[in-house]
Amino acid sequence: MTTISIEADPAPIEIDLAKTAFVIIDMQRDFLEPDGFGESLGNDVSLLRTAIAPCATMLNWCRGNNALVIHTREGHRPDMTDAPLAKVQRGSPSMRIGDTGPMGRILIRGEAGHGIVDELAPVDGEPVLDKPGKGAFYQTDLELILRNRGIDALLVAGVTTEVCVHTTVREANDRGFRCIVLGDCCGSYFPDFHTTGLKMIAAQGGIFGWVSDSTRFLSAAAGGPAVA
Ligand code: C5J
Repeated sequence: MTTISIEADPAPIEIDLAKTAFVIIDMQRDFLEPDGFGESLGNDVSLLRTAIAPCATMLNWCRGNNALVIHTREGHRPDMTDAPLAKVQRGSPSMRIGDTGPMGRILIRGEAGHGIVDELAPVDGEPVLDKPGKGAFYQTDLELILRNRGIDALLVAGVTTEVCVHTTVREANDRGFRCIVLGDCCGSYFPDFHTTGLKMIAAQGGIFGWVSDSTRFLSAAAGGPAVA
C-alpha cells in the first residue's frame, strides 16, 4: 500500500495508489483534431489539445507504476441501434451522429474520428470502454472493472470538462468512488465552462469530488512538496 496526499481543492486528499485508476474520457480524434467533427462545428480544438501533453505525462507515470488506466470513447454501433433518437436529432448542427464527416461517420465505432488520438493511444492491458452516453458508467462495465480491481479513487481526465467528464464524475461519486479531477488534463471548447465546471466539482466541500492537476499529483507521487 502506498498512500499519498495530493494537494487539491477544496482540501488535500489521501489516496492509496494501489486502489486508484486513471480514467481518460473521450480523447478522440473527432473532438480533438483539426479536421475533426468538433472543428467542423466551428469549435477551436486547440482549447482541448492543451490537455494532451499532461494526459501523456500521466499515462507515462501510470504505465511505469503499474496503475490501472482506463480509456473511454463516446460513440455508437454502425447501425446506430444504440443511439437514442433524442440524441441524434438534438439541435440543428451541420452534421449529426452517423453522418459522414472529415474522419468518417461521426461518433460511429470503427471510424477514424472515433479513435483515440495517437499521442494517447491505449496499449495492451488498458481497457477501452465504448460508451453510448455522456457518462462512462452508463451501459458499460466500468463499475465491474473498478470493483474487481478494488479501486476506490479515480484520477479523471479528458474532454469535455462540463459534459462527459462531469457526467462521469457525478456517476462515480454516486457509486462511492472518490474522484480527483486533474484540471490541466481536461478541456472544453468553452473556457468559462471548463473553469466553472471544475469549480462546481470542488464547491460545497467537494460536492462531487476534488480538483487538482497533473503537477500536484506527480509531486505527491514522487514524495516531494506539492506545487500549486
Ligand atoms: C464529450 C460531448 N465527450 N461534449 N462529448 O464530452 O458531446
